[in-house]
Amino acid sequence: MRYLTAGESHGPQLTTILEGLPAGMPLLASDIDEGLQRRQKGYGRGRRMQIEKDTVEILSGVRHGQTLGSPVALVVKNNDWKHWTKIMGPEPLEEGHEDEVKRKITRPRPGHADLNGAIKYGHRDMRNVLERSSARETTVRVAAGAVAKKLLSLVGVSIVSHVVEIGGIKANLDPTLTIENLKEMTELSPVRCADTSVEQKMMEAIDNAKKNGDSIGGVVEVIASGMPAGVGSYVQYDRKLDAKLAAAIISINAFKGVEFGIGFEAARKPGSEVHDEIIWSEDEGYTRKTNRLGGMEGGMTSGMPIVVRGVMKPIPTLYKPLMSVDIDSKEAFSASVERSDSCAVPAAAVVAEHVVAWELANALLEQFYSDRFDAFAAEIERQRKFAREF
Ligand code: EPS
Repeated sequence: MRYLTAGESHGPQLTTILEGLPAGMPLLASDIDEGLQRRQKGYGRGRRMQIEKDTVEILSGVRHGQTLGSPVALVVKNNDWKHWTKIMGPEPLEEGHEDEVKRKITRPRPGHADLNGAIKYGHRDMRNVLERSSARETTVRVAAGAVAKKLLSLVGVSIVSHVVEIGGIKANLDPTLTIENLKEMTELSPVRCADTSVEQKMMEAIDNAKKNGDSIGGVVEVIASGMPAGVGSYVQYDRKLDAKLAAAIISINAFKGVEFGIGFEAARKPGSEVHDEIIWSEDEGYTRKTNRLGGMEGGMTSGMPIVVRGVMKPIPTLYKPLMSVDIDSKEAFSASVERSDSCAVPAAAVVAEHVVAWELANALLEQFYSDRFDAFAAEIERQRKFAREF
């Protein structure tokens, strides 16, 4: 299964085409809209989210609520486009009026794609870079991931995301919380955090950042339960599922690091406190006493919940900008200021959930028969039984 996305932040729409879904899988636009709406929320979001009401149009590959096996084209229209038709339109600008409408950007924001992208493509107007490098693109990554989430839910895989840290304020999580608990609690939390005792402090940190013209980052966690054991591979580097999950997380705008289970703590502990002892019972088959490795061993699923965390740096657009250089005059100037979020960590948790869902669904489709949904689901069930009795 694969997908591509297209679209500029202030262009007419965002588009994605998904290929490789099994035929006969139930799929409704509302399955996708739920994810899109969750991505729009979160304390610390900027004004753009008040303009947009992201909803999907399914333009191909689905008939009467079921996938056909043909490519699925999804579109999310940008409401803001109506304010940008001249600036972002595909037609050439009227001669002599170019500068009136261009909103040209020549002062790159430190930490953003602006300067490197401009050097790469030779753009003297860095709007040509930022329009595509904007995190607006994650809208359709969530749309693609929502389709994957639907597939996963139909074969007994449940997935949730939550915020575990914002601006240095850490959640202290009750380890007995289930995925269902986390789903409910995070939906009620303005910062998508399941520890209500730190929620307020996180919001204060966001308020302070905003007041100071600054931005803050954080850490998000995704948990997926119900994956059968032995999905992924140990035989080649590019088939390892943990490597694919890590790449998916790092590919989200502003993400700088990934951990599984106890993550970097593993470097500081002896092996006896890192590896998870194996147990067997008739009901559950092979499980582990603990889940310090976060459900991944040897590039494959262990059958334990997959626990993956990603670290998001503060968004590089600062209302009190850092120093930069104007690429026309080469003089020192403060960087350009674009409308932005002071903290997008809660929204990024939703994005992380969806990109992880995509990789997990893809791994299942790669490993099991995948042309017909009913046969695919039956094969996964057979594999679960096989692993239990093995
Ligand atoms: C975003 C849309 C963007 C930004 C933000 C995320 O819209 P606009 O540029 O019109 O405000 O709000 O992206 C960034 C801050 C960034 O640096 O990429 C969205 O839909 O999530």
